[in-house]
Amino acid sequence: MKTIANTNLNEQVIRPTFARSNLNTRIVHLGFGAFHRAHQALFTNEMLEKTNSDWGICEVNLFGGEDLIEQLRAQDHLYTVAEKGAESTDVKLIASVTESLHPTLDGKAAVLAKMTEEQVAIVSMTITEKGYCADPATGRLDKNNGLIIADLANPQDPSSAIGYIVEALRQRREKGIQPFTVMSCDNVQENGHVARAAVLDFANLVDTDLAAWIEANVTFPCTMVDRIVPAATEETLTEIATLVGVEDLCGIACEPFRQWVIEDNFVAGRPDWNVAGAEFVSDVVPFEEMKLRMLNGSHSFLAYLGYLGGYAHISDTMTNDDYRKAAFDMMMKAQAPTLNMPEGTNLEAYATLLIERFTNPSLKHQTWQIAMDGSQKIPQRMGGSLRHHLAQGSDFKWLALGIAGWMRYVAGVNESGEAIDVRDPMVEQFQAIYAEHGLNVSAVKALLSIEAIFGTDLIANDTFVSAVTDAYQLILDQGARAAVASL
Ligand code: NAI
Ligand code: CS2
Repeated sequence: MKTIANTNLNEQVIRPTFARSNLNTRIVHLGFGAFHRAHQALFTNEMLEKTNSDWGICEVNLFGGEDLIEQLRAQDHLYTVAEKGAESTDVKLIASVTESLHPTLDGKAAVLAKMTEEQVAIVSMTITEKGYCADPATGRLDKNNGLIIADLANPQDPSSAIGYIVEALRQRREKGIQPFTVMSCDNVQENGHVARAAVLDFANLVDTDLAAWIEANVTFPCTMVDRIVPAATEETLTEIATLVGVEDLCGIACEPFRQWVIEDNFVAGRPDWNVAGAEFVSDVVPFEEMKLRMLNGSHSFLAYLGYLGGYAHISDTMTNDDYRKAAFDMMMKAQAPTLNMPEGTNLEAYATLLIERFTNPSLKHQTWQIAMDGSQKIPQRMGGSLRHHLAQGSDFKWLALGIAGWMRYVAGVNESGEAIDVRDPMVEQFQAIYAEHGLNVSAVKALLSIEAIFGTDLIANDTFVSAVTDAYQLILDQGARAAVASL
């Protein structure tokens, strides 16, 4: 059978020339999803091309994605990334992956054994916001999370990413092996701090000496990661097969833009990802905040109000001038004023570039995909800015409409009365609220009472409650498109 590993690929595929046989698995990555393939694995590939170093990656999926891991093995851990600009596409062969594991295919012990190998220096993660099992409002470990309850009852047989990390560190400590760095690459505000808090909270419940050892010896650098990488579709896979010259079921399409800002705080060495365009800095938090509020905040706004307005993709929303202007204003009027950036940062240029990226017609980024897991996303994308405006007495109407859009979306029925497939770890709570209130403005207060999302302060703030209530009523009365136009 022709595969990417044994075929002469089309001329246009950009191939690395470094010797794969020199690579060693020094990074274990949890979360072989769409994003990692087009971001950290690609940065690593380009770093290897320039440095002749040996940093190879072992890919692990802890939840789902068995088929992808099997497929990756079938193609000798090689795959391609198609960087799709508005006018042209670059296709790159990625060769930085050395091996792969899945607990369902290989057993949990095999994953833990890999994480415990002496040369493994970094465990990185793209496990989605919910993978941290943290309370979205506090950023601390959620002890009521089902996975955490099970892992705490049986810590040597973990299921959650946090459980795996703590158990692997326990085994390393017991064997006298130096620890690894834990590097989150998820869209989580202060992702390294959240990972650290979850790991330490968990370890403290298992063994306080182990927790103290982790606290003293393990680092959790924060990172700001950016590249729009929609989930693969039949269409993108067909396009990639044509561009590459052979089927590549691990292939992924994304935008040309990419950014990676990393806190330079590693306990066992790190690759020189800077030679591939990453930036190492001492404090990532302002960059993370900028990206989460300006890019992701407006993405979520467009996802909820776009989906309700009948737009399937982000680029479709950008064809409507009201949405385009609302997204830009959301960035510049609702989010930018809340940021505290290093001197010289040009937020207007950043917002202009974001609108251009959202407009890229070659990317089919579904509003439904971005709308997923809103309970985990809303607090960090909109919560901080809201509190800023409420304290300052400044205008936050874009944020109020964004939250009202999310509330209307989780009702689970669109503006034509058709069902919406709402995916969220808290979906049952939303269903219970709507079962009681129906599509009625009284649902607003019930949703605002969910402490894990809104804390306890927002529901007590009359200015905020009435702004969201009015925005919700407007969506009910006139629909999402008119509500966006009203801004
Ligand atoms: P995906 O759906 O392709 O992959 C999700 C990955 O998370 C899978 O590998 C899955 O095994 C893992 N996962 C899911 N639930 C988990 C859990 N409870 N514990 C451990 N692992 C779990 O999604 P994609 O696009 O790879 O995005 C993943 C994350 O990467 C996002 O949630 C976001 O935080 C971050 N990201 C994504 C970007 C994108 O444009 N796709 C860009 C920037 C960041
Ligand atoms: C999106 C992000 O799915 C989402 O919630 O907002 O994945 C977004 O595409 C990336 O953060 C871009 O870097």
